[in-house]
Amino acid sequence: MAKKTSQTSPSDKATIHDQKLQRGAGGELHQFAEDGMPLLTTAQGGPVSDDQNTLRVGARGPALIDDFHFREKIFHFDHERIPERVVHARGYGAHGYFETYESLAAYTRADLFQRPGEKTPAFVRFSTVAGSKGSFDLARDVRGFAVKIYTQQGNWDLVGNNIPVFFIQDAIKFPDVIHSVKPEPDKEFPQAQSAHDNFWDFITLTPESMHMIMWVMSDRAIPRSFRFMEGFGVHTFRFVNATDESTFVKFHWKPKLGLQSVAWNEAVKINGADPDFHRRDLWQSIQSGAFPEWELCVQLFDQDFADTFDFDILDPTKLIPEEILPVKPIGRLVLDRMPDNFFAETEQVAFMTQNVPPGIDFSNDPLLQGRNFSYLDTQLKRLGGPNFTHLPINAPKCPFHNFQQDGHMAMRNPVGRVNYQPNSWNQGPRESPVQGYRHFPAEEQGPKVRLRPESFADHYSQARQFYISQTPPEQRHIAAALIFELSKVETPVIRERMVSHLLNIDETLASKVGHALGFKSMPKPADAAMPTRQDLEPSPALSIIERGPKRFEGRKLGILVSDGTDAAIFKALLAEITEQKAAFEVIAPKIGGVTLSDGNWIEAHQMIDGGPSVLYDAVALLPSAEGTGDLLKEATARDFVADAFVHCKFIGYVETALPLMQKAGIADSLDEGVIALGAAKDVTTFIKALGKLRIWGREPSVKLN
Ligand code: HDE
Repeated sequence: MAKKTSQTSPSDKATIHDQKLQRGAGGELHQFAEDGMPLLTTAQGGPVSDDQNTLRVGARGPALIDDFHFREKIFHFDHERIPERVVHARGYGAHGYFETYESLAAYTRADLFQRPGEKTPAFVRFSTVAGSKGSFDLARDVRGFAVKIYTQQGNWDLVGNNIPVFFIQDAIKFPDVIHSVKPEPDKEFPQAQSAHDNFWDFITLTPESMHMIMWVMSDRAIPRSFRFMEGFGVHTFRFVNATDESTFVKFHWKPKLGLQSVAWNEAVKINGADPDFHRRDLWQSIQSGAFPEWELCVQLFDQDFADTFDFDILDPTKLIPEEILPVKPIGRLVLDRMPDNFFAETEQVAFMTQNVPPGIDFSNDPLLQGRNFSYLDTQLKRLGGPNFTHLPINAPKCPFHNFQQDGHMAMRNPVGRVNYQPNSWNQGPRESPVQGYRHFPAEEQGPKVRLRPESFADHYSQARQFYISQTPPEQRHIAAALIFELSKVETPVIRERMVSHLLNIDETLASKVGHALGFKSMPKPADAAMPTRQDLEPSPALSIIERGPKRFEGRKLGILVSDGTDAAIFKALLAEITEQKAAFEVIAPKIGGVTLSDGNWIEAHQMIDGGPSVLYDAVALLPSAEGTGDLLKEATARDFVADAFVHCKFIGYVETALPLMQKAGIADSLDEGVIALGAAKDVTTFIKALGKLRIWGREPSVKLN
C-alpha cells in the first residue's frame, strides 16, 4: 500500500506510490526511500527500484536493452572525463576573497581598487606545470598561481606563477618548451620531471631560458606548501585611470606566513609518502580555520623608469628587483573555503589572461599577447563548447547581459523576441563608451616583421644576479639540482652545453657542476647573444631563507610517542604548539593510540610506517624507555629520526629516546638543533628555536647534497 506523509497534496496521491513525499521550500516534491534517505532517481528524475542488479531474463539470463537505468548510469560514467589541461593539469583550488587596502583611483579605474575595506569574491587554483593530473605534488617544477576575482565589472583573472620570469620570450616557443619537458613522445616517460635529455636539450639551445632555469633549479621549485609561496603576474601590465592615464604595473602575491621550501632529498621521499602533500596541506589548513593569506603588492612605474631600467620591461625573462623598485601592498587575498566539488569547480574553472576589468590593460610583452589568444582557445577544447562561462565557477558574479545564444549546453539564452542590436524595439543591452572597457590608446606603428628586439638580448646578467642573491645553502641547492638533473641526461654534449652556459653565469658554480659530472676539462663559455654581462648588485629579496618567517606558525610538528610517554612534556608541547598557531600530528607504533604516563589515552594520527618525518617541519621524540625498545626494531622509526636530522630539522628529544637516536646514527653529532626536553621549560626553548625552521649549518656535515 502507498505510504504518504501529511505534506502530500491530493494530486500527488494519485500519481506516486510506495514512497514518502515532502514538499521543499520552493514547492518541489522531495521523495524519500523507506529508510528516510533521499530516493535514488535517474538523471531524468525517475525513481529507481534496484541499483544492484541489471535487468535480465531470469537470474542467469542475458541483459535486456529495456534497462534504461543501467544504460543511463553506464553512459554517464563513460563520459565522466574531460581532457586534462595541456599544462598545469594537476591543480588544487580554494575560494576566498580579495580585500582592498586603499583607493587606487589615481592609477586605475578598476572598480575593485576604489573603496578601502571592500571585499570581492575570489577563487584560486595552484598547480604544477609538467605533470599529468594524477602526478605527485613535490615534482621539481614551476607552480601555477591562478587567481580569479569576481569584480563588479566582470572577472579579473591574474594567471600567474610562483616564479616571476619565464623560460621563453615569445609565445611561439611555448609548444616547444612544453613538448620538451613533457614525457618523451616515443616512451611516454619520464612523468613530471625535467631531468631528461629532451628538456635540457631545448633549454641549452635556448639561452633566454637561463634566468628561469636558475629559479627552477632553486628551492622555489620544491615549495613546502602552496601557503608558503609567492605568486607573480610575471608580465608588465598597465593600470589605466579614469582620465585614461596609464601606469605600468607588475603584480606580486606575498604569503603572510613567509616563504619556505623543502630539501630535494625530502621532496623525493614526500612524493612516496604522500603524493598529495600540497593539496592535503591546503585542505587541512582551510578546514581547521587557519586561512592562508597573501598580500597583493604592485611595482608601479612610468615610461621614464622603463627607459632608464637596464632591461626591457616587455621581456618576460626579466624582473625588476624590489631593491630598485619597492613593492607597494594594495590588498590581501584570503582563502577560507574549499570547493564543494573538485570537478565542478577546480577542474572546470577556466582562467583566461584576457579577462581584465576596465582599468587593467596589457603591455606589448609578446608572451602575454600570445597567452591572450591561447587561454580562450584551450577552454573550448577542454570544456567542450562556448558556454563554459555558464558554469557557476566561471560565471561573473555581477549582472551580465549580451545576445550570445545557443551552442552546446546553453543554460542562459536571451529572453524574448530580440536577440540582436541595433533593433527597433528599444530592447536589450547597450554598449557604453563611458562605462565600457576602453583599451589604452597606445600609439603603435612599424614594419610587419618577425624580429626579436635587441633589448631582449642579455640572457645572463639577471641569471647571475639571482644566483649571487642566494644564501650559501641556497647556492648549494642550486648546484646540487643542476648536478642531479644533468646526471639524468644521457647525451654528454647536452651536459657540456649546459655547463658552457653556467660559465656565463658563475664560474665557481660551473666548475662545481662540471667537476661533479666528471668532466675531464671544462667546455668553452657559450656564445652569448650579448657578449658583455652586467655585474648587477645582489637582490636579497630573491632569497627564500633571507625572507624566512622566523616563526613556526602554520607549520607542523611530528610527535613520536609510545605507551608510557611523559604526559607533562607531551602536554606542554601541545600547549606551546597551539599557542604558536602551528599544527601537530601524533605518530605512534600503532594507529590505535597510546596511554601516557599519567594513564590518559591519546589518539594517534599516524602509525610510524605512515608518518615519516618528511611530512613534518620539526619532530619531537618522546617514546618511553620501553617504547624506545620496541621502536628500535622498526626500520621506519630509525628512518624517522635519521631523515629528520639529515633534512636539517629541529629535533626535541627525551632521554629515553637516546637509543633510537644512536641507532639512527645521530647521537654523536648533536648540534644546537637537537634539543633535550628534560622539563617543561625546555619545551619553551625548543618551540622558540623552531622559528628558524631548519639548521642549514648542519647540511655540509650530513652531506644532504
Ligand atoms: Fe599558461 N596556459 N601559457 N602560463 N598557465 C595554461 O590554459 C600558455 C604562461 C599558467 O589553474 C593553459 O586553462 C601559453 C606563463 C597557469 O587553470 C593554456 C603561454 C604563465 C595556468 C596556457 C603560457 C602561465 C596556465 C592550459 C606562453 C605565468 C593554469 C590550460 C605564451 C605568468 C591555470 C588552461 C589553471 C594554463 C597557455 C605561459 C601560467 C594552454 C601559450 C608565462 C597558472 O592556455
